[in-house]
Amino acid sequence: MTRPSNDTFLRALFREPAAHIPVWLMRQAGRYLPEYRALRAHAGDFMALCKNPALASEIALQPLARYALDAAIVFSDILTIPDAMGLGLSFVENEGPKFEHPLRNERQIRRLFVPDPFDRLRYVTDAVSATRKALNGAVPLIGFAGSPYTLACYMIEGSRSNDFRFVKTMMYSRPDLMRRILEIVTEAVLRSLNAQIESGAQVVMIFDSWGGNLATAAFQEFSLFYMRQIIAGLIKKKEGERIPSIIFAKGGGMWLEAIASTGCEALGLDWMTDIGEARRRVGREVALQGNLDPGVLFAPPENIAAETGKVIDAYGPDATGFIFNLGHGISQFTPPEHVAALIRTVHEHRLTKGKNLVSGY
Ligand code: 1CP
Repeated sequence: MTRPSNDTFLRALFREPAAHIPVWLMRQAGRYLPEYRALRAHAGDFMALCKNPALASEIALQPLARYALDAAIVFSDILTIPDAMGLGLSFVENEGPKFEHPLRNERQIRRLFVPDPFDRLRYVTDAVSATRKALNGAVPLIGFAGSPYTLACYMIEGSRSNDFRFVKTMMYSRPDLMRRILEIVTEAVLRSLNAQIESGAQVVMIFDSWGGNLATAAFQEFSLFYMRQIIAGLIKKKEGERIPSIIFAKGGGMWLEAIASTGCEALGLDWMTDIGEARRRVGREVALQGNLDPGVLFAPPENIAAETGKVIDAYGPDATGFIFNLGHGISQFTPPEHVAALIRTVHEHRLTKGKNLVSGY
């Protein structure tokens, strides 16, 4: 298999020089786009979209029709895995995800099983292959999953949480049960990511959205330990092309060295982390993806251009190993025309043909 015609994203992930700085946005397909809202209204709800591979692939391509994005991401959700484990997922309008059977007792935990990604999660692998086909080699396709810890947070709390009371109660009073959940979810995530690679994903990303709520030692023990196992178990090459992996740990700015040591190709950075400093710390080991505050997109286009320029400048004059993104998902209240200003600024940025990062930044 040859590389996509626009391979700037893959080049940046491998820290090879690229023609321009690649850019894509977390949640680039979604509620801020009127064409997404129209399809969702037609399908009924969000999960109906995820479960229909033709619609999922159409939605994944919607932002690419509007903007010159350098990557596509599969349209799905991290919570499909716990749903396939029997927790009963639903999305309540304006309230977010809810599980009918959150994990609250030992009996439920003992009964947990690893779902077969080609059976109970067939709609995900079908969405991957349909999207890859629809892309027709234009840009690389990203497959993804939540980190075991982040999935466990939703599985134990049953919805989003401000204090993670149930998670922390279990972690500090019955760490054996917490570890049991994490082991099973780790296997489920690994199998799902490998199934997505088998189905056509060219890059995989792990979202550790809630690892940042842990103390440093607990992050190592309850989040990083499991992400390390996943990175080690991923399919590394498919049809002659290497499959890079990205870890995004929101609130993980203190732990960049530890996260880079998992062997992933890139780290996603939230907007609280200074990207220049991150590069000095781990730029010899990994590529960096990030990290504009998504709130910048509420400002007028000139201000967006200025703030975007600041992130690029902070990374440094030689942009090797840099993928522009937001520091977290795009807000549903973002005016779509503001995104165009961001993409234009990134692509028009003049690259200094400097030293290759690998040979001695
Ligand atoms: O139409 C709707 O109301 C659904 C909104 C929506 C969308 C568009 C949800 C519900 N999920 C998604 C898609 C999604 N989620 C994608 C693919 C689309 C793309 O990126 O273009 C991805 C990669 C995710 C990942 C995801 N889901 C994360 C990790 C990233 C992050 O934001 O931290 C998390 C935590 C979720 C859970 C989830 N699913 C949906 C919502 C609103 C949430 C967040 C719940 C919360 O705030 O705790």
